[in-house]
Amino acid sequence: MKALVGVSILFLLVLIGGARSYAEEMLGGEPAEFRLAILSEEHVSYYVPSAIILDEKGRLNPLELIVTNHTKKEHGFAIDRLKVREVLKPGESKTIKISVTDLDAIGTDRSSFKYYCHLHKGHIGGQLYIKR
Ligand SMILES: [Cu+2]
Repeated sequence: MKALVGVSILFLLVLIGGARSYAEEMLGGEPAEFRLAILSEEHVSYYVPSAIILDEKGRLNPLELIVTNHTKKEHGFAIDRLKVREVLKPGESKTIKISVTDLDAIGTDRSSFKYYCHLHKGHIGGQLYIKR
């Protein structure tokens, strides 16, 4: 009986794995994943990279921004037009998922999105460009 349960679980895992990769293939590949770091030197804080270009053509999967605060101070990460507003503690990482539906809702005529720290005016921001 135990062996049967084990084999069934294994079969189920293979099935789930297969379905997932099939879905990924049908929906335009894996999620677009970008890592961003918040860094600081002396009195200036900034994001690396300062520009992200996403080719959105034919893509149906969400955009994922993984933001990590590498500084010793709390910092923000905001994209107003996508209603993103996060606060990151020192050493903290946050994954921000933005669906294609959300990007499309904004319209195809405007394709650049400013990201900035809403906690500090002097914090140097960046731009996310969506190529459609
Ligand atoms: Cu900041």
